[in-house]
Amino acid sequence: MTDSSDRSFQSRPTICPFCGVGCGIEYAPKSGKATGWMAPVNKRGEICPKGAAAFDVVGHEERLTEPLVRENGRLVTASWDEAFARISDAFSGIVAENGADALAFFASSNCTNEENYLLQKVARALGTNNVDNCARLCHSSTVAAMQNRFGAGAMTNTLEDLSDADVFLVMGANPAEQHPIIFRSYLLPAIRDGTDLIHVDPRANDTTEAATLHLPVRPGYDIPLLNAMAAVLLEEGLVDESFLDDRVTAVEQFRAFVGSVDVAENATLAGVPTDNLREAAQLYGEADRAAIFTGMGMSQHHCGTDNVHALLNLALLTGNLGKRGVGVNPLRGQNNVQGAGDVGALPDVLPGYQLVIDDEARQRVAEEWGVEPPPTPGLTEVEMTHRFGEEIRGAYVFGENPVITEPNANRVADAFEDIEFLVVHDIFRTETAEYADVVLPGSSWAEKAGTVTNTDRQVMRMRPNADLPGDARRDLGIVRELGARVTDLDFDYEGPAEVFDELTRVSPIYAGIRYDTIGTDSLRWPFPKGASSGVGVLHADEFASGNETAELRSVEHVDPVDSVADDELVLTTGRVLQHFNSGAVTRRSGTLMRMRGEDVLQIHPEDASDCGVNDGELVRVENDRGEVSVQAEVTPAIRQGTVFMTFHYADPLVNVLTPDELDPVARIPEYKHAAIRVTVTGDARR
Ligand SMILES: Nc1nc2c(c(=O)[nH]1)N[C@H]1C(S)=C(S)[C@@H](COP(=O)(O)OP(=O)(O)OC[C@H]3O[C@@H](n4cnc5c(=O)[nH]c(N)nc54)[C@H](O)[C@@H]3O)O[C@H]1N2
Ligand SMILES: Nc1nc2c(c(=O)[nH]1)N[C@H]1C(S)=C(S)[C@@H](COP(=O)(O)OP(=O)(O)OC[C@H]3O[C@@H](n4cnc5c(=O)[nH]c(N)nc54)[C@H](O)[C@@H]3O)O[C@H]1N2
Ligand code: SF4
Ligand SMILES: [Mo]
Repeated sequence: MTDSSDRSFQSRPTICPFCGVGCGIEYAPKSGKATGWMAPVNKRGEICPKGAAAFDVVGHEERLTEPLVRENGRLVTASWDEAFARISDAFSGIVAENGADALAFFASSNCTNEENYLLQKVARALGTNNVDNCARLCHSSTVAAMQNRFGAGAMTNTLEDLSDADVFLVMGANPAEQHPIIFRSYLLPAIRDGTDLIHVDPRANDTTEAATLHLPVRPGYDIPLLNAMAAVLLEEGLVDESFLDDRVTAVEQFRAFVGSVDVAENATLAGVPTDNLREAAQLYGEADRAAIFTGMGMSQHHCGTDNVHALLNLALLTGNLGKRGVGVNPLRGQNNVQGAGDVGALPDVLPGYQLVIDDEARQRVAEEWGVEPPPTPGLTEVEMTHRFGEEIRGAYVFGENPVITEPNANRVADAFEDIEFLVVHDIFRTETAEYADVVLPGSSWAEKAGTVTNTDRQVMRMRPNADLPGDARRDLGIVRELGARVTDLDFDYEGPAEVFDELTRVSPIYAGIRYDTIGTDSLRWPFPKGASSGVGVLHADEFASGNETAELRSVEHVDPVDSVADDELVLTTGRVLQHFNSGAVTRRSGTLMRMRGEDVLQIHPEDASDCGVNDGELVRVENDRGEVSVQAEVTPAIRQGTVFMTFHYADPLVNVLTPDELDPVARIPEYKHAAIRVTVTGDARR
């Protein structure tokens, strides 16, 4: 329906631009805000406060409306032709001098499958696999462990079937605030019906309120906790012997490994009472069906992959895989972080997770593209930044704000100073855009069409609800033009349907899905050719790896990067309901800023008293990497010895404090553990 009072808006069913839940929203002419429609995930049209405020970006006075180029050190407006000419001159110069691997492409989990597919095609047609997206900073470790053991990195189950569970084990995730509609519409009804929730998180938050049992684990000590839970399961005969016989290998090695685990000792190391740990294992092990949810508290450590390996053991031991209401379920981040990986915006895989080192896979892609992707894996997101000004001389940053979101932000700022040529393609002049040589004004969620893939693998369609501001262009058109200017391919696509069609020919997991047939419904991958619906529960008779069995893995605890001195506390970071990631969008939303304007440092009353800090006082938080000043919130919600801040603000910029050591397998940084000192500054903040 078109709103006749304001021709720049149309109400068309589309998908919320924020989290990976993927709620359906559209323009509501009466309120001028977003409203939910009866969509595949939010079946009753329910949405959260961020979704409701999503239209705040449309017509926002700070939107980029013209290309900008750097002249005498300043960004000035330019024509599209001038902006693209500068990019093609700079990129071709760099490729001629240093080869295509001197370029880096940051793709966007906030953007569509088609846009990301084309961006990785541009990179690979130029001759580099240096393309990544912020899934790297997010669930790359989860995906690595699950891919390695089960053959697929995605949620094993669907939102729909998970309500059959008798127990939810939520590890290092806060779905009540980060995946609100999943929590409210799928988890809470089950909890009200008697499903027990076990919450493992150093901080009590909205999720904890619904929990039967809360284990306030010490940040970075999930492996001892999980190994001790495995020991209790074996000790108390709570394992599924027939599942172990039929579907699991390395059982005897694992029994021997766990035999040496001292449950009480591990509980002490993990900072939780032994009885509670035992009770958690009993609840999980005795349940008929138990489902695990895993989040950033697990994945964002320099041992993130090992953390998830230790977690997968619990599901294998108890046979909680391959049926309704069980499994291991990473709740994905942005509305299209699942899709950005699916379509190949990753340095080691082509569309559909086909390895770049696989000669046949590259050949198949080459047949469609007319050019073969390079055979060596590229660099990951943080690795690319660390090489700015060295091997990497030019970068294209699409819909990301790494100056705020990458760890050890002072080092990141130096890297962005050092890079020779930077393109930022965004909707706002972000902190990252301030370093750019060319800034391209793109389209917001409300101004574009295409598909996104949500956390439980549902491919859904977005449709424009508003006109573009000024001279801004659709993201797909911008990436298409980039491809035409900098590669030898024609990039002559009419629109998202044509790009999606090509994607389904190149990516085995999307084969069989047709853009037109998605309609206002969703189609779930994997989608077997000729089938009428996608596969819901994975790993039922065999694992996605093609094997009937998966192995138990003996995982040793790894100490966090920072050692913590007596006068230091542990900083862990994360999110709140009202803001989103770097805050580029939500800090500009009047509605959301009224709900939560500033960041705070959550600190336990005992620690506050040791540091002489009163509630509401301004404190300095510092370590060798940097310092921030922030208001203290004295609260017993956070475990003693740990403090918590979000990363949603440019000031305080928490990432100046976080270490940038990377997980050896997934290359994810340690965002959830930094040693810091807290002192009172005595100043008022503003
Ligand atoms: N409102 C809102 N929703 C979002 C986002 C947002 O920014 N705001 N971002 C989206 C994105 S990109 C993502 S990836 C998801 C992330 O969603 P979540 O995984 O829920 O995100 P976080 O808040 O970063 O971390 C979850 C919890 O981990 C806990 N934690 C910290 N350290 C540890 C530890 O060592 N062990 C354990 N077990 N727990 C620990 C934190 O206290 C925190 O409550 O959310 C998505 N949804
Ligand atoms: N300390 C700490 N740091 C963290 C984390 C943490 O838990 N703690 N979490 C990490 C995680 S999980 C993630 S996912 C990353 C997120 O890191 P980023 O991806 O860098 O953060 P976002 O704010 O999501 O960046 C999105 C950018 O895209 C722009 N944008 C939004 N929509 C569109 C669009 O439609 N088109 C275009 N062209 N641009 C658009 C926004 O303006 C914004 O600049 O942060 C990581 N950093
Ligand atoms: S739960 Fe996520 S997808 Fe749904 S309205 Fe809220 S932010 Fe948007
Ligand atoms: Mo994320």
